[in-house]
Amino acid sequence: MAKQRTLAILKPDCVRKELIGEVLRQIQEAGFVIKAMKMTRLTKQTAGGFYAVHREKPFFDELTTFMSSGPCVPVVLEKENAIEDFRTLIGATNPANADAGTIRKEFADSMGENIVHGSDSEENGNIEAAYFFAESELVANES
Ligand code: 3AN
Repeated sequence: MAKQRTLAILKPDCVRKELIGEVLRQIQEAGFVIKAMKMTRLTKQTAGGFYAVHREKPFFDELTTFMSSGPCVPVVLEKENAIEDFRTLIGATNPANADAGTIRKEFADSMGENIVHGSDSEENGNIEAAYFFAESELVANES
C-alpha cells in the first residue's frame, strides 16, 4: 500500500498536561514518520477556518475557544495506511468510547478536550497539512 499523510494536532490540553513528548513517543513507536512539526497558537478565527466543516454545529464555539486557548503542535505524519492507523492509535472522538490502550482513552478528559486531532481522509490530510505548512516545508522533508 502507498504511503499516506495525515495531519495530527497535539491540542492545547495535550500541551498543558505536558504530554507532547509522551504522545509523540507513542506516535513514533507506532511507526509514523514525522515529516513536519511546529508549535503555534491558533486564534479563534484560524481555529474556525480549520474546523470550517463544523461551523453549523452546536459545539463550534466551544471547539474554537478551546483550540485557541493555548499553544498546539501540528505534525505531518507519514506511513502506509496513515489515516486509518492514526485514528486507531488515538481512539474514538469521545474518550469514554475509545478502546483501551488508545491515546484518547489514556489521556483525554472529554469529547471537546480530546488531546489529539487526526485527519479523517487522505484528501483532508493533504488539505489540513497545507493549512499549517508551506509546500516547501513538506517537500524539504521528503526522503
Ligand atoms: P475527530 O477529531 O475524532 O475526527 P470530529 O471531526 O467529529 O472528530 O470532530 C472534530 C472535533 O470537534 C473533535 N476532535 C472534538 O474535539 C470536537 N467535537 C466533536 N463533537 C463534539 C461535541 N459533541 N462536543 C464538543 N466537542 C465536540
